[in-house]
Amino acid sequence: QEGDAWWKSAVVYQIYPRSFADSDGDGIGDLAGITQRLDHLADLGVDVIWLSPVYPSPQDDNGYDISDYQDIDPVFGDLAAFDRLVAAVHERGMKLVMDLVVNHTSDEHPWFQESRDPRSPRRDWYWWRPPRDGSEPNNWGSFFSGPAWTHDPASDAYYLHLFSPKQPDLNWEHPQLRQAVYAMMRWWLDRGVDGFRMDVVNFISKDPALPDGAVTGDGPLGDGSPHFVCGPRIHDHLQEMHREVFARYPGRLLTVGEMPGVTVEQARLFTDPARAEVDMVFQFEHVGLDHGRHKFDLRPLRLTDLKASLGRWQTELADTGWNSLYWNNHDQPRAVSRFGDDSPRHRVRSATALATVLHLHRGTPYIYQGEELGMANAPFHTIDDFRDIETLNHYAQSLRAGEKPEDVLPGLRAMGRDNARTPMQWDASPHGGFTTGTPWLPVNPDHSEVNAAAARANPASVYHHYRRLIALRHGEPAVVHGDFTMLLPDDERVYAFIRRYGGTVLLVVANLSSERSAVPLPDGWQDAELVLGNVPAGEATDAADPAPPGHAVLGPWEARIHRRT
Ligand code: TEU
Repeated sequence: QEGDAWWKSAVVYQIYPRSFADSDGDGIGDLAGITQRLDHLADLGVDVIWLSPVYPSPQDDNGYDISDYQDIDPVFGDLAAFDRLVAAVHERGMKLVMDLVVNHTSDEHPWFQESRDPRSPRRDWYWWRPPRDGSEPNNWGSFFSGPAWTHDPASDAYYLHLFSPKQPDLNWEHPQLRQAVYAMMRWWLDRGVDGFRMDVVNFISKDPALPDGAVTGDGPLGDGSPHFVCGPRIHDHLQEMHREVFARYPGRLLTVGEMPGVTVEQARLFTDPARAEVDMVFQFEHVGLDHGRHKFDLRPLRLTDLKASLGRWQTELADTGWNSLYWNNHDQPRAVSRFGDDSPRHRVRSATALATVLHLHRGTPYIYQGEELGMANAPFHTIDDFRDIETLNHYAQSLRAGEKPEDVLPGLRAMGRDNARTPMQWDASPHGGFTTGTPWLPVNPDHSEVNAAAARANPASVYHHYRRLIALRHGEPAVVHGDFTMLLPDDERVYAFIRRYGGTVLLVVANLSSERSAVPLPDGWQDAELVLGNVPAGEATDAADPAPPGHAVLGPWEARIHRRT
């Protein structure tokens, strides 16, 4: 529809700067490295780059612990390098969105250091509470293991941190704090930034009483999430942020709120344009289906559950609001390993099948660096191979609770965030062309085959399939504006759905299994136009078995997009 927001037809590419491209040989990616590699993204056809944090940080949580909101960490470069990157992105007709982390700062941020003095006007910019019976003020656990409180002897008080002790939570009840955040946001937008991805932004409003949560597992820690996930004033804060910041840059920005635990009912409120809050949210239902007691407790994923979840989000946000679409990011394992089959035989085919399914949904797709190459989880042998605080803390806590390393490591290998953080694989040279030095985290040994140079040279590569999907989104209005109807909800192998817009109907069928599957086709689709498939011509897979009447036989991980007008 005319006048529809520009980001409805956009594709976003997430860069994790630490692991994207290192220009100065220190083994850590940097801004200049990104600038040198922009043509990889422009050729892919992406519209927006989301940059994970590059602000000054002690790097306790790889930059999601910020000690200065208005500068660049020297390991990544400086503000001049940042301005050069923004200019180069804009020259190519792309936009740049920054990662906004304002649920918490680093404990090394001057605001927090001042706040440690009870007499400081900034004391209440954070959540300080006196001891309760000589220990933590409530029973909340942290996402990174252990209590969500740390005692500060300087004032004999505890401060709240939903994540690491080096990530104290900001108190959004405080109006001056909120205004300081808005001023900082405008400062970046005035510098040419085109929007924000907002880190755990649905956690910023807490129940000020900070009540205990239900005790989980074998205690004593409790689940505080009912008291901070989509808390009591979250809509007030986001509507105020919209008035004070976003509304001043009309028609230009993309805003996406990362919202662990958000329900689709709440997402309708957050993304309803009439409510002027955010454009879209990252929800976590589909990336929680294979979690048991916790994310490292593996549970088999059923395709019917995945279809039910993604289908519900399509249905519930059909008339109001908007979906973001993602398989992975810097917190999730690699999509082809988790949802596909990263064996040499099926890696490319399953990666392109997953891409086809996701990119033909209604919403804005997000590509995580390396996903367009079909990069897979990396081999992690012992705990010493991991770097991520979430993983290391979980391992230590598990061993303290009496679990054996060999029982804990499989979950870390499958779900650890370091899987997504191994360096981008540019070519088959040592360290994958990521650095001339020693990478901060080893490059996946499969970079000899899995790399951008090989992908760009191979028309049948994952890279070129993503490029074709993006071109289809930019050229076929039904992809952006079409409605969505899930088919075969009970089929454990095939993901199929219909998109309709005006006189155009698209049918997507994908065999998300490693076995040949017969797919019942709706009437009249037998000889429909094949718009895009992931099986190169000449490799037709159903020639061997004539398909039963009214069916198509799809090979392992075969995906097709048909069109009728
Ligand atoms: O992640 C928020 C979050 O919910 C993560 O704890 C995520 O659920 C988990 O890693 C996956 O199981 C954001 C950032 O994306 C993450 O990198 C940060 O560590 C976290 O917030 C704190 O800033």
